[in-house]
Amino acid sequence: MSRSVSALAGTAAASFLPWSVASRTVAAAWDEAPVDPAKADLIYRTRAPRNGEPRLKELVKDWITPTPQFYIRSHGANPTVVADQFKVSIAGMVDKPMTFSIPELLERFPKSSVTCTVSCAGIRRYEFIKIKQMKGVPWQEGPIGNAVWSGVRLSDVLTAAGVSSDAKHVWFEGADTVVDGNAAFPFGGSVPMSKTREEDEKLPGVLLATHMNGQPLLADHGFPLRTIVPGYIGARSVKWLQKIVVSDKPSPNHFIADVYKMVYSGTPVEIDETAPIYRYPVNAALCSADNKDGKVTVKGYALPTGQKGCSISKVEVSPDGGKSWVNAAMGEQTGEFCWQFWSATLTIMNPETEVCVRATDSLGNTMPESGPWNLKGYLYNAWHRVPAKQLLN
Ligand SMILES: Nc1nc2c(c(=O)[nH]1)N[C@H]1C(S)=C(S)[C@@H](COP(=O)(O)O)O[C@H]1N2
Ligand SMILES: [Mo]
Repeated sequence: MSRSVSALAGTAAASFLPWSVASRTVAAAWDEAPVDPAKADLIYRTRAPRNGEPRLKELVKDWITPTPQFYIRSHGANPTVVADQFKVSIAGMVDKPMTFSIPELLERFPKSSVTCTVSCAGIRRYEFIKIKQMKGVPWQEGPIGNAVWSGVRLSDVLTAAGVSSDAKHVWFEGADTVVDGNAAFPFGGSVPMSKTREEDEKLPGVLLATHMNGQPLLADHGFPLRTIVPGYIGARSVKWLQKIVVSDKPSPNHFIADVYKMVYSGTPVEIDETAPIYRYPVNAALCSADNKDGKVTVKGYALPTGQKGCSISKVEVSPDGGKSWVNAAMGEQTGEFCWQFWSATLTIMNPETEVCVRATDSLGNTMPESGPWNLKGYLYNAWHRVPAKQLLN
């Protein structure tokens, strides 16, 4: 499989605009806050907080997702951010606790970019909901996107602060407040220290991103600073990042200690004993169809397991509900921790059938025929099924 870095990614990385404090100052007025006009094309599953996903046929038009088509998943209101007062701190098991403004961060550390896919752990939850009702945003196949993220490497900031040899995790905390019943807490999480070191010249382990697709982050995507953790579920890419803490344990934040775990009964013991979800699993979806005299060309994305070096090895499409399969053609653009586009032309004999899609990655992981149910509805990755009728229109 070719691993060429896309020409498009190169262009976007080269046009890394200077960060300017005037670029975006965000107010928190929230229920009434109108949707950002730049994000008007999304289908909003909830508006307070803002949770929107793109139309699937738009999603597979560009391998680098244009910012207006990139999903938004927020648990609370966008925080009030006064750009020229915003600071991010690093503390905990470090020699020198430090605080940086965004211009200081960008002046002090080498700039770094990564093109990678971010995907929500709740992707395709509506398919779980069809099996059994559950709480949570009823996402379809859209909370996923591939963007060029630019900023500085977390590893450089950790080196500057001097990390203790006993440190094992890095905690992140956003400036937003999430309200749950009577409780209110910031959104946060953590990554193992080893992930921050899983890097090479081209690829940061964890990026502290100020820019998305060459522009300062939009408010909805975490302006002025967020983490980007290639290969990990979106929840680990903390928006409005204001606190970094180095520790010997994972963060106690609700979003890593209690939720974003694969649990089945949800008892306190089960929750405590279950490890947090970090990497996303192999997945795929059929996103668009073009019917020419009964020959239907379908197109979609496939995402390899978020493991370094892993890529999509095949995508199969079935025109008859899983009885027979054809291999899809692969799109040309590929990249580490990136999705892969595919297409196939099918002759559908029976309009009452379902067209199915399954992807297999280079580690041999493949999508199961039906989704293993879990209490919170995370990581649905069973064969994607679309009624043939819908494709024949
Ligand atoms: N501070 C903060 N960071 C956050 C969240 C949030 O609610 N607050 N949501 C997380 C989740 S669950 C996902 S999937 C991604 C979504 O990023 P996006 O809205 O830029 O697409 O952000 C993550 N980072
Ligand atoms: Mo998410």
